[in-house]
Amino acid sequence: MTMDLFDGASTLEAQEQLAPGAMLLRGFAVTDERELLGALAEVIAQAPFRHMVTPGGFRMSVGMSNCGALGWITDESGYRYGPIDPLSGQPWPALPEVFLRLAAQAAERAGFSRFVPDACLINRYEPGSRLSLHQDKNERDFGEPIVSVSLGLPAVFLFGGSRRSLPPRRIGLMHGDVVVWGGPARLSYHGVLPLKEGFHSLVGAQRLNLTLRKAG
Ligand code: MD6
Ligand code: FE
Repeated sequence: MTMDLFDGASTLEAQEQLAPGAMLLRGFAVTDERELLGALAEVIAQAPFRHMVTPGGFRMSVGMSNCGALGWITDESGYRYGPIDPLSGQPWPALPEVFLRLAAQAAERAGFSRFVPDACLINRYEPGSRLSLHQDKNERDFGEPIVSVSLGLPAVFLFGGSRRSLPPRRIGLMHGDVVVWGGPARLSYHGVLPLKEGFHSLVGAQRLNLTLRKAG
């Protein structure tokens, strides 16, 4: 009984609107954590993490991979989505059912119905890894949201405005937190501060982030 009351209260408190169109769902992915991590391990066995290079020639500190019909890549010639993993020459691994289900449920909760992603960028942060302020703008349709799932070590997420010059908010993202991001927030600048050392009992000394998108 007590647990039911507690769960109800924590669910109410667990949703926070970061900005119009951007919703933080605290702990939304926790009940799926093992299924998510199992599916993720299978994806990474086929398409390992790699450090991509920016068009400016910098090696990214975040290790990246993808699953889904399209994957996000960066190299000397630019940022884009493509169907083939350049490392293997094969299509990216399929989007696991649990990713699709979680993405649709989280999007629905945030007010975006029938979200069907075709791309999932997988980011691996090790201590010191960071992601500088950027906009996600390589997708075809900015009417579709992005669903971002955090697993493992906590990180400080920077959430800014529609121009780089606006000072960003700092938001602590923890294991199981989901951010849904669309509508008027879709082109907000955002980034991740350097990851601190630590150890997570299921994920180890790293943070994994899934961003599910409708890219094509
Ligand atoms: C990360 N996330 O949290 C990086 N992009 O590791 C992103 O770059 C991101 O969380 C678009 C929408 C949500 C995100
Ligand atoms: Fe992003």
